[in-house]
Amino acid sequence: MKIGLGLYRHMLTPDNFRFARQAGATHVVAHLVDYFRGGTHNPSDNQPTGADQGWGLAGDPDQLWTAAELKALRKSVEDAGLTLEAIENFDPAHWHDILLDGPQRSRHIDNVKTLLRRLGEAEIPIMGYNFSIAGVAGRITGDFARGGALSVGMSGPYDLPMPQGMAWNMVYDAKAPAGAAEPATSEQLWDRLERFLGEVLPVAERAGVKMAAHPDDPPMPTIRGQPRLVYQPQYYQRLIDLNLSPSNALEFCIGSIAEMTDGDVYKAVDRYSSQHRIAYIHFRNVRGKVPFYKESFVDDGDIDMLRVLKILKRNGFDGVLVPDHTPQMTCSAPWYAGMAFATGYIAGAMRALGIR
Ligand SMILES: [Mn+2]
Repeated sequence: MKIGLGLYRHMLTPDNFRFARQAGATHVVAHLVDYFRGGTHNPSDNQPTGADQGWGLAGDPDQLWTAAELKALRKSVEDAGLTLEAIENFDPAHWHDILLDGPQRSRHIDNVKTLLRRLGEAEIPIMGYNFSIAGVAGRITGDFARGGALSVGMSGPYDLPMPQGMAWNMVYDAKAPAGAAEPATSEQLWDRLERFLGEVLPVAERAGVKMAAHPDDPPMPTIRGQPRLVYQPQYYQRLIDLNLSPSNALEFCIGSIAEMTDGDVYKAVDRYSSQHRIAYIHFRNVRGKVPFYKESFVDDGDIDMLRVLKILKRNGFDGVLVPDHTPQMTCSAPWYAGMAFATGYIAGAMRALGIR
């Protein structure tokens, strides 16, 4: 197993790659979507939470990430002595009508195919995605973590209707008419995912890229009145069984799985790691379950993280773990301190278990 660090778009700099290396990471997971674009309600020095209006504005619908841009990113990561393991998340501007089954769907399928080919060309082996209409919405920020550290959580269901022109908690059409987007049904959403996977996975396979699905964050049956897919651990099996392509893989978020009301996080780790479907892992801890959970420091939540590592080791998981999110530590660099604490913990835990 390997330690990675996830970096948001505005953090993809040589200094931050050096920070990752110094914190014990050997791999980087890069976010290319600028979640914070045009959003003043969303401080960019922490994970995005946004408010009722979402994280920020989606990107340029006509500007896909280029192969040259992806290759330059890989080189810059490698120049710092690291490996670029994955790109995390599509831009809603490039694929919203796949999620919404809208009029631009076929163009958006072509966008995803093009992006997968370009990842292959740049030799980036994993594309993380989150097949979600409402996205990561409905969370609140507060001094929930140890010592009053600023953290993120949920304080009840969030079903304020999603406005038109919004998908995946970002605004892709600021001029959309007022009013709520029509809610999909759960079966429609599963059908959209199945058709999507059927169309793009053959391209992913040929490009040598794994498509890695994140579960719902937060894992509620609905958010903003829109259905969710993987909001209980067993629904990951349904996703895997939809398509037998070896490129049909998981971005396994241990925190989100522990927030789910059904099942047991250790059984879920065992079940999916023993099927060798996990592309990479979001290794974070949490207290409580939806709709009242709070994200915690990695050593301070409900999950016995060493037990998780032991299961992963036993099942031969050899991929990358990234801290995903951490509470903000009170100092002049709250995000960095939180991440360095998490990577240090993971490194120590791995050493104790003879993982590296
Ligand atoms: Mn996650």
